[in-house]
Amino acid sequence: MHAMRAMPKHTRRACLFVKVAYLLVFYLTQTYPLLFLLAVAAAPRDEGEQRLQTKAIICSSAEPQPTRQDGQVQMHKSGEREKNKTKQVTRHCSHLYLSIYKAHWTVDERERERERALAMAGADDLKVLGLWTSPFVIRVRIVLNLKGLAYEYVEDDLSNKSALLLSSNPVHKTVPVLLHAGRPVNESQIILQYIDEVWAGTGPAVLPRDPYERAAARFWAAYIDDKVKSAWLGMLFECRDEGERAEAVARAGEALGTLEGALRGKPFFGGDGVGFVDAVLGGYLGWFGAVGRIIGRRLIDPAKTPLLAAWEDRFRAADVAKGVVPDDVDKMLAFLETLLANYYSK
Ligand SMILES: N[C@@H](CCC(=O)N[C@@H](CS)C(=O)NCC(=O)O)C(=O)O
Repeated sequence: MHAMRAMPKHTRRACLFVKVAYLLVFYLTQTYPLLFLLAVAAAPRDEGEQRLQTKAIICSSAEPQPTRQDGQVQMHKSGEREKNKTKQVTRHCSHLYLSIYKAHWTVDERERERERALAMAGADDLKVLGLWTSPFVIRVRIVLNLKGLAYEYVEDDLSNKSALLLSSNPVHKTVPVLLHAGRPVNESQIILQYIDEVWAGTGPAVLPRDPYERAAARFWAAYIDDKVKSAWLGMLFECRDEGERAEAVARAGEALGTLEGALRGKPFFGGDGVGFVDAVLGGYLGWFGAVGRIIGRRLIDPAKTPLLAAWEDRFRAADVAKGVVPDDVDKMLAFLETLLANYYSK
């Protein structure tokens, strides 16, 4: 202390500078080679490890990093071969050790999750208890199709409900029921969300990822099962004469007019593809066809709701809807007749 204080000011500054420079040189010579060697040791050598390299590249930066194969292709001139190779490995390794941590905990984790979901999708047995005309069953089948999940479909007879239906949904005794590895999930909108959560890494997302967008999708789905459902019941099952039917058709038109606003600017409610709200509304389209035949015009009127009418055409043509959304109007009307005959005979 005493000796330091005795030194002139500029000598003390010089000492400090030397110390800092020494520490800097020590750090660069000791730490960088160590990290470099670790990275070389971790560099991919076989096909399995190659995946890690790809993941590291995906994670790290916008600039694409050359792969080993790229490097080999570029090494034409024999004199530059070794130089290029060293440069290549150096760039690769320094890039690799910086991104190795991220790669393990982001892409790798997501991929593991996806692999788990795929394994489950193959291994689990999925069964839907349903009724072919039910809007609630149809939406579940649409979402299973969307996710690309295989399932067994079991048509239930609602005039003589199966023991499996009664024991799987003892509260409401309604279809759909989704049985996932034997465990029942009830209520169609809950089933859709369950599928989206369990198979989050499989196929497209059913609900939007953004919480605000997700809340909006749930809002519209609830709106549909409030306003559209009550109009659907009114148009087909609860009306006692054509006057009451017309009143229910008008209510449906009002609700559809409101939905036209929610669709503005996108081909589907879910954006570029079918999503939660599309599946919820799309489940009713079979019955809308039947109503159309009864009232002599399309229920989703292209003159009043052109966006929704175009959506209907797009939705019916989508692969996920094929074979699930009924398009045989005669068959729907025959089903309606039997249902009403049974209903009124009780
Ligand atoms: N809120 C239920 C409605 C289900 C529903 O009403 N299903 C009808 C078929 S369209 C049913 O099972 N009805 C039998 C009954 O009510 O006894 C859902 O979304 O799953």
